[in-house]
Formats: sequence, structure tokens, C-alpha cells
Amino acid sequence: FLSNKTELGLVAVGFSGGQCKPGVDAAPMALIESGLVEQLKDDLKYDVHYDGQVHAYGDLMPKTDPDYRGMKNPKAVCAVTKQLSNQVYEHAKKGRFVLTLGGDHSIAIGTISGTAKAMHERLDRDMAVIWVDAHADINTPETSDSGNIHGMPVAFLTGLANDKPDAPFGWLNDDQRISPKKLVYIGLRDVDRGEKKILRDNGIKAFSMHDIDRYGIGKVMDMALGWIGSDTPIHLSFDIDALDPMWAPSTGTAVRGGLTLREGDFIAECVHETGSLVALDLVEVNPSLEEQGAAETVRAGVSIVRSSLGDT
Ligand code: 6HN
Ligand code: MN
Ligand code: MN
Ligand code: MN
Repeated sequence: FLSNKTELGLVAVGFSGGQCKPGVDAAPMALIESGLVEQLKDDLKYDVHYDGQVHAYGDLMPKTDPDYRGMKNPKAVCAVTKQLSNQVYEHAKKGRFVLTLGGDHSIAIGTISGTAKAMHERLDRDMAVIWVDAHADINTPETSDSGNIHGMPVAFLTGLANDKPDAPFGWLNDDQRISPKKLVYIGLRDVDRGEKKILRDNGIKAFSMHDIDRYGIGKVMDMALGWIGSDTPIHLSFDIDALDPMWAPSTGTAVRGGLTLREGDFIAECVHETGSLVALDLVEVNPSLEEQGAAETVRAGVSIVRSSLGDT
């Protein structure tokens, strides 16, 4: 009921301005070169709509981009996510599943706002988001220690970091936002003090690695999907650093004690099985870090995408 299951829009985003380490912009090409598009077409039988480009948004880059409220590269991230939001929206409003290959996690401001708007229009429903990550990415500019916007996208998407209309991300409208009640985290293990307070104060559902150890991934997925409920479109935003560095070493903010690749794939399979998955982001693969592990990390990323799209 949510999307025409064989139609897929692919957006490749070579953007790294939400954090400070170069190389994460090379991930879409690495994933595509490993054969991902052919696999989607030939093995999984998707009709792939792809413009053949890795978007770097060079024409949108400002000449100067001073810090604003402590945020680094605010104008660049703002301009890129606004443009990306429209790209994703255009696919989603046609009923296509939208697969976005990042890029750092700041791009989720664009992807989720795009699908949220399309779901509001097409179904008159609030969309749910499952955020699989070692981190909560819900800092406000004021709680962030790093100033890196990839640690803030959820705060902007939920409206918890309210912004003035003329400020970065002032372009986000209500129909492009998500409710903190429809947000579920899985895999958390490195959450900042200010973020913990935000999660608590807003009653946000979160399954940490501790919960996964205690209940097992099967029970955690039952609880996560139960919280969202049926008949709700779901956007899955998958940060590769949710996986343990053993499986995905090439990423900018690796944290030990993470998910096995099998647990990551299981999460993706369970979300696929709901029939409600409308979009997937795969972000934070950085092939230039831990170069011996780059191929392994790309393979893990491909596996997560395939599992989300019905491969078993
Ligand atoms: N990511 N909480 C840290 C920060 O800088 O705000 C880390 C954020 C990591 C973001 O992995 O997408
Ligand atoms: Mn088609
Ligand atoms: Mn992360
Ligand atoms: Mn993240």
C-alpha cells in the first residue's frame, strides 16, 4: 500500500561537509562499483531509476561558510540537504522506494524531510523513522561538543532544535518533520550527555547495545516494530558505524561493541518484512579510513542494502 515495490529511486550523495574527515563522499562510487545497482536490478528485480551521477553539489557550495551557533559548514549542509530533500521527494511522491547512498549522516536532513513530505501528501500519515547507529545524532547546536552537523540531524528533523526561518534549516516545514514519538533508535552505545537528556525529556524510544545484549535482536525488533505499529510508513536510516568495527572499520566515528553484520542484516530484513519500508539511507562508509578494511566495509554496506530490499 505504501509504494510500488518494484520501483526504486536511487540517489548517490557524495557529500562530507557534516563532519571533518574527507573520504565519506567516495562511498557511493565504491558501493556502485562493487556492483550494487546490477544486483538490485538482476537479483532483486527492481526497476532502478538512477540519474547515473554521484551528486557533489559543487554549484551549491558557498564561498565562505563561517560557523553559526557553533555549527561547522552550516550554509553548505543547509543548501545540500534542501536540494536533496527535493530529489528524494520527487522519487517518493511517484511511489518509488528511495535508496540514498551517502555521504555523512547530515544528509538525512534531506532524505527524511523528502520522504516525510511525500508520505504526508500521499497517505496523510506521519512517517516513522528507525535510526540504526552507534550515536543518537540528536545534538542541538548548543549541546554539540564537535559542531559537526552529522551529530545533529535528528534534532532538526524533529523540530527539537528549532530554528528561525532565515537560519540554516529554516527551510524545513512542519510537513517535512517527524514526531519524536515515531522515532526508534537501535544500536546506541556512544550518546552524549546532552543527548541523553533530550532522549529522556522527549520519551524517545531507544534500544541500546545493552538492550540488544539483554533481550536479543529478535525481541528488540519485535519491540521496535511494535512501538511503531502497523500501517505506518517507515524510513530506515542506517549508519554503518552501528556495526562493530570488526565488520565495518572504515567509518569516521567507529565505536567498539557494536552489532554483528548478521544483526545488522536481521534488522534490515525485519523492517523489510513489515511491507512498510519506503526509504533507506546508507551513510558514513568512508573507504579512505582503515584502508585494509575498506572493501570489507563496502561489502557490509551492500549487505545491509540487499537485506533491506528483500534479499534473504
Ligand atoms: N554520526 N555525538 C558526536 C557528535 O559529534 O555530535 C558524534 C556524532 C557522530 C555522528 O556518526 O553520524
Ligand atoms: Mn519505472
Ligand atoms: Mn554514528
Ligand atoms: Mn549517524
